[in-house]
Amino acid sequence: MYGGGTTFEGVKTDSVLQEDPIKLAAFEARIERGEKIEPKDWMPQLYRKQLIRMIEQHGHSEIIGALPEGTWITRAPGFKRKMALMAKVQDEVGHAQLLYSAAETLGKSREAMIEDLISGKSKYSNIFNYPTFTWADCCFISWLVDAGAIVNQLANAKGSYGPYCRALERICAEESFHLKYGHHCVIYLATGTALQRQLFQEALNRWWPPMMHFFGPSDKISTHTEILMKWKVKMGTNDEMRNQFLDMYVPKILELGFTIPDHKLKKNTATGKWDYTEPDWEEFKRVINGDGPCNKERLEVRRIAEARGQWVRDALKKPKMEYVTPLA
Ligand code: FAQ
Repeated sequence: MYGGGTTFEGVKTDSVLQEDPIKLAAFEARIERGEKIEPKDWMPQLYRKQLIRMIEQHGHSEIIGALPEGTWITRAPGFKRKMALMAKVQDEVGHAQLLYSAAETLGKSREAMIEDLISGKSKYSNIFNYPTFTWADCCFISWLVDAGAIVNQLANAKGSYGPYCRALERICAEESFHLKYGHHCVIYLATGTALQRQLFQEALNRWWPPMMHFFGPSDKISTHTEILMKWKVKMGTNDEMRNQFLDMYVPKILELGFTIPDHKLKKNTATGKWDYTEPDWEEFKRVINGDGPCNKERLEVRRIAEARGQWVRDALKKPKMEYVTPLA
C-alpha cells in the first residue's frame, strides 16, 4: 500500500530556506495543482517532519482514545451496547495501525513512535486525558468527540500527502458508524428518564471545555497552521474546524433539549461565526504537556500493555531480523 520512506533521523533544520529553490517551487506547484505527494517523491524536510509529527500524534490519539471508552465495555448497558462499543474500540486501535503505517512511509519506525508515546515525548489529543465517570461520558465521546474528529478528518482527507489522505478516507468511513452509534446512545438517554437526561447533561457540562480545546489553539496562537495550510496538510484552520463543528452540532444538542455550558455561545449573524467564551488555553497547555487528570494513568496502561506484549513480538522475530520499513 505504501512506499518505503527515507530516514527521519538527521533532520536538523526546520528551515525551508535551505531547500533547493527549484525543487521547492516544483513541489509547491504540484500542491497548488491539487496533486498528491507520494512517499518517494521529493519533499522539503519540514514537510516530512511536520507530517510525521501530525500523523504520529493522530495515531497516538486513536490508541489512547480507545482507553476512556474501553473501560466501559464491561459496564455498557446491555449486550447490544457492549458489542457495538467493543467493535468501536477495536476500530480506533485499527485507525492507529493505519496512521502509524502512513507515518512510517516518511521514515520514522513504529517502534520509535510507540517509544515516544510511552516515554511521554509525543503528544496526543487533549480530550482523552479526562475521566469517563459515567456511561453518559462514554456516550459523549462516541457522539461528539467522533463528530469533531470527522469534521477535521473529512477536510484533511482532501489534503496533499497520499498515504495520510487514503488512511483518513478509510477512517472517516468507520467513524461515521461510530457517530451514528453515539448519536443513538444519546437520543436514548435524551428520551429516557429524568435521571438519564441529567446524566447526559452532566457529561456535557464536564466535556464541553475539552471539546472546545480539541480543535487546537485559536488561530491567533497556533504554531503550525500557517505552513500546514500552505502545503495543504491542514485544509482548515483550528478556528474554522471548531466553527464548523459548532454549526453542525450545537443545533442537534439543543434539539434534544440539553443546554451548553457557555452563556456566550451564540451564532454571530454579522460574521457568520460563533461567539463563545475563549477556552482556557492554560488548562489546554497543562493537559497536552502531561498534567491532565488522567495523563499518568493513560500512559501507564500503555506501558503495561507494551511490556506484556513484548514476548509476542520477541517470539515473532528471528534472532537476526532487522526492522524493515513497509514497501508498496
Ligand atoms: N491535543 O500549531 P497547532 C479522534 C498541540 S482523533 C493535543 O495548532 P497543529 C478519534 C500541537 O500538537 C483526535 N495537542 O498544531 C477518536 C502543537 O504541539 P507541538 C486527534 C494539541 O498540528 C474519537 C501545539 O498544540 N485528531 O479523536 C491539540 O497545526 C473517539 C500547537 O498547536 C488528530 O490528530 C490537541 N487537541 O493543529 C478516537 C487530527 N491541538 O506538536 C477515540 C490530525 C494542538 O508543536 C474515540 N491533527 N495541539 O508540540 C490535526 O488536525 C492537528 O494536528 C490539530 C492541531 C488540529 C490537532
